[in-house]
Parts: sequence; structure tokens; C-alpha cells
Amino acid sequence: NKNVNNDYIVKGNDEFRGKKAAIAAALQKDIDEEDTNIEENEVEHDVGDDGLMLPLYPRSRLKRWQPVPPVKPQGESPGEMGKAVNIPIEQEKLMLDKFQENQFNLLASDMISLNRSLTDVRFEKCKEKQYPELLPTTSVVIVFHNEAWTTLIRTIWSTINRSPRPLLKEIILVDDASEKEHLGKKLEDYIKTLSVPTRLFRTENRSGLIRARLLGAKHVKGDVITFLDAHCECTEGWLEPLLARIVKDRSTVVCPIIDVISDTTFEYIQASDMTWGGFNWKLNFRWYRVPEREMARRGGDRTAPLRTPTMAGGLFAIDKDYFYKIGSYDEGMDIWGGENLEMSFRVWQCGGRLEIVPCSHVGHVFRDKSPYSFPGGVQNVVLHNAARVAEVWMDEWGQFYYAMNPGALNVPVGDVTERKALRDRLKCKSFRWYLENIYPESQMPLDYYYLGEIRNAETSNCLDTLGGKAGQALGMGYCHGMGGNQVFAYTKRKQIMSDDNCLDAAHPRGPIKLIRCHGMRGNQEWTYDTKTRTIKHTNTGMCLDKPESTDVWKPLLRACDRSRGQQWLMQVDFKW
Ligand code: LR7
Ligand code: MN
Repeated sequence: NKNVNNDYIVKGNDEFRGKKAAIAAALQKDIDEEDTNIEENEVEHDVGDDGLMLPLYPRSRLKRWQPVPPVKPQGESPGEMGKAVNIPIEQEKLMLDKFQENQFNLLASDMISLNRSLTDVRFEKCKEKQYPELLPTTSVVIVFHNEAWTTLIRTIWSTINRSPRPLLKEIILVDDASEKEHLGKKLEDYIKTLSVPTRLFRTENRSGLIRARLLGAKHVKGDVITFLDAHCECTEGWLEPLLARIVKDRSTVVCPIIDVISDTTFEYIQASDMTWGGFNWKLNFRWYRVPEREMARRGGDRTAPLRTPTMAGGLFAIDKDYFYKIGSYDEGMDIWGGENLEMSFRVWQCGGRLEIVPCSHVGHVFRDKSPYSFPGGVQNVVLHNAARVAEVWMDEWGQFYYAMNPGALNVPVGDVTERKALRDRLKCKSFRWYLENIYPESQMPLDYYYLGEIRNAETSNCLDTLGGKAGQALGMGYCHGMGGNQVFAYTKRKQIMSDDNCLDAAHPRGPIKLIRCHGMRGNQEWTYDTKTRTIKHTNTGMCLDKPESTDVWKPLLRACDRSRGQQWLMQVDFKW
């Protein structure tokens, strides 16, 4: 059965979950559409002392280029200008059948021109920007396993059609042991007809996207490697702003804004420029709203490059020498997942920088599920990869990952000595440095006293989020010792946190809710007394108490009375 359901691989948070994520983000776009036309800012060179690790490109390696004229609409063909394709009702059955194979609407994709036109989604100011006359060349590397024909070929054509020819050295395809007829000889023949040199490499065995990309990277002749997923569409002017950043500082890793190509209609939907990449305690990549701090650093200019704590992983450009200098990828990672956080942490901690360049837009087909198999099992693969990230890069904050996924302790992480040696060799900074300087808004608290379950002395039950989202009430349950919903951090800021959320009480008699942590104390401040074992809510002066009766599993606030029901155990490793 190839249709592995990996729903649980959450790629967004409540508002920003995978595809819906980016769509929500797209809609939210209008909030402050007003462009704050501040002068071309001077944010360009002011990062760290050791940011620049490589010499500038010699002039002889750079190419003169011209912007590419827009791709014209192909008459009445469906989906032109990025519009949605609607399938006639009589073909609905066929559409649903075909959906299964790739987890997107293949029937729609097959109806759309391989050269379809798109609207120019850029800010006006982006169109007026002057990029350097001379830019480095790039090889575009696309890896795939069992990709559909039309999405793959449209990715290739959109790259060819919208990249200044002198800058596009070649396209490198890596077939990761696909089993589809059309990816065999048919593909080999097809790429010979293309106007841009296109080479195809195949992994011997299913390798996963990380090792497949490493194989592709090995053959790159351009100065910059640009990775794309195999179901993307590049838009007008996507490439120049990426290369322009790299030519300035070769230790800059750049991502476009990843717009949404609808998995159901193939509509091209613009994503928000106000989101950046983060991650949660489970080490899922998530989109979050760009904080004011970063907006201010950019002088309010929404066209200026955005420093992002992490990247989604599929679409980015990196100087080739820098790619290797900084440790390419962790070869010990399988199939899918984790490599994006690994590279993000590594780049920041080891002196580079990671940016989203808002003048560059590339569409990507976001799916709800993975269409392909995960040899070894989805859980194992994803837990294994993430554990390697935690082991090598996250120092004590790796604990958050293991606390949330105790199952990961039973999955072998494999040998990480080489990756740790890399970290030493490059003299990379600590995860604390990263949290303090790059991602102070992170869900991972910088300083905390305790991480683990919180057990009631009378009932022996544990606080439990019950998987509740922000806004829902805190619950309790039998202590299961399996982490996850029963893991809380008691922080130096006196918060009781579970991932994104904090225990929050607005009224002395009201429920205790899980609310997005705001870090401003207020209703989220609690004092734990290790002697009396009470958890006292500062604003109300009340104590956290066990639920009223055994059929209501909701803890409450009550006047402090020294009863057993108000005693809470945070035993293991509590450190003031
Ligand atoms: O075993 C495999 N071998 C492969 O060659 C598994 C996958 N692949 C190929 C696959 O055909 C595709 O072209 O690798 C590419 C990425 O796989 P997807 O499309 O299934 O991944 P995704 O889009 O769901 O996931 C995102 O996170 C991944 C984590 O490992 C990768 O970094 C993907 O590149 C990345 N995609 C994006 O960043 C696009 C935006 C999505 C978001 C958020
Ligand atoms: Mn993808």
C-alpha cells in the first residue's frame, strides 16, 4: 500500500497547517497591504563578524543577463494566468481516482499547458528593483520519486521560461528509484529536446530526498545550486533576487516566497510575505507570523529580505562551495523530513544566514498526505531524522523533542559522530546562541526549571492538554509517562508551557485555558513552591487544584488551603 497516511506530520500550526496554512497566510495578506515605501534600506551587510566565509566571485564567473519577458497566456487553455481548473461533474469519478496516485488533482494538472501563464504576483517595488548586472550561474536540481509527468515537466518549463538564459547553467534531475513508466525512457528522450542542458541521474535504490539531492549536487556545474521540488512553478523574476543576495554574500542561503498551487484545482494562490519559518517542540516545521522585531529591522520594507529562523526545505538557492563548506546534508537522514531544520540550524549556528526573499515567488503543490511509501515506516523515518537534528544541533533543547516524542528514544539515531565533528570543526555556535539571537520568539523557552509531567499529589493524575488547541481548557488524565500532551515546561518567566501554549487563567472562577504564550506574565504567571508544592496563579492569588469530581477532568483555581489536591509534583530534575 503506497498511500501512507502521514497526516500527523504537521507542517503548520493551528492557523498555518500545510496547504491550508499557506492559503490562510495568503488571505491574511490583505491585513496590512499598504506598502511602507521606505528608502532602499541598509540592512544588507550588518550581520555577524564571521558571516562572510568565502571570497566574492571573480568577475569572470559572473554573467550579464536580461530580464525575461512574461509567458503569454495560451489562448483558452485551462488554468491560464494561474486560474483554477474546474472538472466537469461527469468526470468527477475519474478525477477522484486519479487523485489517489499523487495526492493531487492529476486530471486538472494534465489539462493545463506545460507552459501555462501566471499572474505577476510581486509587489510593484520588486519590479522596479535593480539587481546587479552580473550574476552567478545556477544549476536547478530537482529530485523526485514517482512524480506525475505534467507536474514535473511544468516545473522544468517554468524554470526554463522564466530564468534569464545566461544564468541558468543547466537542470539536473534526480530520479529516486521511481517505478513509473513515464519516468523511464520517455523522460530521457524528452529532456534531449529541451533548450537548456538537462541531465538525469538515477539513484540505484530508493534513497530519500536528502541523499538524492546530494547525488544531484555532485554534478552541478553552476556556481549556485537551486533546489526545487518536482511540482513547482517559477514565476516572473523569481531567480534574479535570489542570486543577487548570494553574489553579495556567499554564505547567504535564500528561499523564495512559496506560493500555493492548489492540490485540488491547481489555482496559483499567493502566499503571505508576513510569515516565516519556525518549529515546535515536536520538531515540525511551521509557519509563523513575522514578528515586529524583524519588520523593524527591515525598516518596514516588505520587499527587503527577511531573516527566517528556519526554511521549509524544498525551494532554496545556495552557493555551491558554501553548500559543501557548511556540510551539505546529513547523509544519515532517510526519505523525508528533518533536513530542512538541520540545514537551518547549521547555517545560522555556523556563521551563515538564511533568508526569504519576498521579491522571488515560486508556487508549490501543497498536499495533505504523502503519496509515496516510506520504507521502514513513516514514524521511524521521521523520528530518526529529527532525532539526528536534536542530537547534533540542539544541545539541551533536544530534550523538548524527546519529551514530546518519547517514542524517538526507541528509534536508533545512527552514528552522528561525523556531524558533531563538523559542528566542532566549523566552530559553530550553541543552540542557546541561536535561540537568543536568531529566534527569540521560539516556542522553546531559553531558561526553564522543569520539563516533564505535572502530577497531582492526591489523585496521582497528570495535567494533560488532551491535544487541545489554543483557547481550549486544560485537562487531566491518568499519568501515562508517554510525554506528548502531558509534558509541560515551567519556565524562568514563570510560565507553564506546552509547546506553543501556556496555562492561562483570566478569572478566579473561570477555566484554566491553553493560550498562545505571550511572554508578558499577566494571566500566564504561576509560582511553583517546591516546599508546599503549590502552583499559585499570581494575578488571582488562587491555587491550582485537582478537578471538582472524578467525572470532570478539568483542574481548577481555588483559594489556597494546603490540601493534597493543591499539591503538584514536578520531581525529576527540577533545577532552580
Ligand atoms: O524518497 C523520496 N525521494 C524523493 O526524491 C521522497 C521524496 N522525494 C522527492 C519528491 O518527489 C519531491 O520532489 O522530494 C521532493 C520533496 O518531497 P515532497 O514533495 O513529498 O515533500 P513536501 O513538499 O511535503 O515537504 C517539504 O519538506 C520536506 C522535508 O523533508 C522537503 O524539504 C521538501 O522539499 C519540502 N517541500 C517544500 O519546502 C515546499 C513547501 C512545503 C512546505 C511547508
Ligand atoms: Mn513538495
